[in-house]
Amino acid sequence: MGKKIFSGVQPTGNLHLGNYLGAIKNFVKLNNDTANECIFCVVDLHAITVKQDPKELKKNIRETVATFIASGIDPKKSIIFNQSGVAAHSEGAWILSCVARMGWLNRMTQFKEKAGKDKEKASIGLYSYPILMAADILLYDATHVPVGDDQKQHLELCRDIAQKFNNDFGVVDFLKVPEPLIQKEFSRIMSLKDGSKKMSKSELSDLSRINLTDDKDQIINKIKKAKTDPLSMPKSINELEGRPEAQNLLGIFANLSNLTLETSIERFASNNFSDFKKELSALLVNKIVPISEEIKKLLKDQSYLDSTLLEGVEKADKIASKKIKNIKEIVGF
Ligand code: AQP
Repeated sequence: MGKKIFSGVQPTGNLHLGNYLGAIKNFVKLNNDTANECIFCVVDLHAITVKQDPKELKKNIRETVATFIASGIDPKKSIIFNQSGVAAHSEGAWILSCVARMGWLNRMTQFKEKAGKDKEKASIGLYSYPILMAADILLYDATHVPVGDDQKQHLELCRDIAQKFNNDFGVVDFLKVPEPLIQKEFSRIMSLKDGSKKMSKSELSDLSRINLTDDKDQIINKIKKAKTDPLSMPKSINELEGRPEAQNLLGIFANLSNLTLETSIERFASNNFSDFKKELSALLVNKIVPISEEIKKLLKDQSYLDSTLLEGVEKADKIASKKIKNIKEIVGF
């Protein structure tokens, strides 16, 4: 039986290799399986949990749609839409925020990381973000949610919220409890400058990530400058212990070439880092440059991107408005 897939990406600019390998590559695979019903959302309501420039946000929404399509998601097969276009997401988030418990949210590590030391100044939205994420997923009865490893905790919260709603209102299996789809290996791509930090859009240094809009020279330059360590290439997985940068680069190679880490290690065991980096750059150029060129081409056709979103909003709204109507009836409105 096919799966009902829902996942989202924030339109916060600088979509990168981590977003691609951790999420979008998997979206494409799921899109290509004809048995699946897929919904991919540009989560613009999530984006404003931190300050956004309105003009940039509009541009980034289009760029995210372009990235989905350029990576291989077919808008005729899957629904691609932006979250703010479907009112049920905000309505659902409010109702579910009355089901979720403070204690559950207080455990969310992403809030702690993103709010940093000055929690008092973080937006309420940043704190309650996982509840909106739960509404996103539950409105579509999604059975599976493909995400990167960093979203695992939010998905567990979504499952808890669904179960509590069903229990509180005595509606067995009304909100479907979704399963996470997280790749077993290399599900967290790390910064090219610091193997202990995840590759991220908001990191100030552009050298820390491969953007999906980078050209050949930028990719080669970033890999050349990527941090390594003074030791030689590892000969076994054990030799990767305590070497996060080497592990990350080999993980990226393995993921992009669909090889295991062991095979990738064996392949470069007698090389030096600069030979390995040359091969890694070539592989990245091969995979990322066609996507980057397609994104640039699509961005020139704004009316196509806007009409794709509008069509997606219409289709998503049909599903979500039915579910929110039922939710409201159950709650007693
Ligand atoms: N480094 C990563 N490795 C693997 N997967 C990742 N994802 C993000 N970074 C990595 C996955 O990409 C999907 C979309 O993420 P998002 O844009 O919605 O939000 P994010 O996780 O907050 O992305 P960033 O880059 O980390 O943004 P900032 O810098 O703003 O915090 C998700 O499935 C995520 O798991």
